[in-house]
Amino acid sequence: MSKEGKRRVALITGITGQDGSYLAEYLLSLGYDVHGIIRKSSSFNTSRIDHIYVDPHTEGNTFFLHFGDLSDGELVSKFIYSVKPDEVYNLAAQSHVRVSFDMPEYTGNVNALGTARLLERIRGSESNTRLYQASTSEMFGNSPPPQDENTPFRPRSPYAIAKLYAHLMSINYRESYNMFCANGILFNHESPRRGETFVTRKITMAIARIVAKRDKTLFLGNLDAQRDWGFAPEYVECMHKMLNVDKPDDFVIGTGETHSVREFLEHAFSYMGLDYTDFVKIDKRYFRPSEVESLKSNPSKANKKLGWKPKINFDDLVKIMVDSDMRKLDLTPIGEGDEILKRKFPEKWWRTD
Ligand code: NAP
Ligand code: F7E
Repeated sequence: MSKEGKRRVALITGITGQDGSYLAEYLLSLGYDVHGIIRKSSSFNTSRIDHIYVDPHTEGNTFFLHFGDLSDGELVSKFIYSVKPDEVYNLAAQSHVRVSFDMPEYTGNVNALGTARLLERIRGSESNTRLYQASTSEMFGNSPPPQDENTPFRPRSPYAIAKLYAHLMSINYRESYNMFCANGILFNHESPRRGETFVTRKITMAIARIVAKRDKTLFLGNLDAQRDWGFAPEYVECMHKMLNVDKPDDFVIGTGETHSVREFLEHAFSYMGLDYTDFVKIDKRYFRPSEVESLKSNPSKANKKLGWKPKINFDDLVKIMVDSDMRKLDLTPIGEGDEILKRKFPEKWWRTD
């Protein structure tokens, strides 16, 4: 509720994605009216939000979906003017780094210009709408770890370059027009809802398929890359925190730990009593033309100013994701991941899968 006793209204772009779905659940649990933009697709693309969908005819419904696309400025205007959001969370993106090398122009149109379209429409609406921009650790590129808010940006992909444009535009609108624009520089965050072509999920799904005897081999690219992997539900809480402080700012969000893809493999396969070297083969097609070798956050500013500290560490995350993918194939999970969730989040606001 606002100070005037009105329900707060949020607009989420990218609501069908991993983060969008968790954020929608979180904001609904806080009593927001939540509006989400979804893309027209010839097949269903709402599986992550089906469990919170409510028939629009239902009295008291607080969850609304609208067809749209960040490449369409007219539609972006329509949403800003008709929904009149208090908070906009800009999560929509072509979010796959490897794919951005194949689709650089499209990636720029959505990730960079899509943000410019939103910023410009919010400015035009002369409202007090606050904007969260989904920035990324990929913008640090080959700046050596640990990375914090003062680390120079040296992006290494069309994805990261487009995101850096959006990040700087958000700062520019904050400085030029006094708009409330906050950038969350989030390091990798994963979950049972992670897209199936990102490396963690690709690994945990492959393990379940191997256990089910549906697959024998997992093809991967660079196993030496290091990432700071956290748990997505904890990260979306930060997005909300960033829009609910007195002053807009930029924050690095991560665990402060780093691990290689190889370590993820070792932990995930050994959790199921398997040796990854029996199943993994290297396929050059999964290497990137230029790689980000090592990411490790220094989240001190978020710890201090947002009071944020992650509860889920690398080992927990691996177990949560493997358990979930086992269940998705109707296999019996080891269950340590489920126990971790119960212990660390006795009152969690999201559905587990
Ligand atoms: P995701 O699962 O790939 O979701 C991306 C969302 O954007 C989906 O809802 C997708 O719709 C939508 N989208 C794509 N192109 C669009 C367009 N042209 N117009 C409107 N919507 C479009 O990504 P995520 O992991 O949730 O990440 C959320 C945001 O945070 C992204 O901007 C990502 O770049 C950024 N980020 C992610 C991480 C991470 O580790 N997850 C870290 C830092 C930053 P469909 O479902 O129809 O494809
Ligand atoms: O790759 C290596 C790959 O695609 C992680 C996005 O959410 O996080 C994500 O980007 C690492 C890379 O994530 C495979 O080369 C090896 O070094 O899971 P990923 P990402 O590129 O770090 C950032 C923060 C974002 O903002 C992005 O939106 O794993 N790797 N073999 C592989 N990666 C993939 N995808 N597939 C492989 O077979």
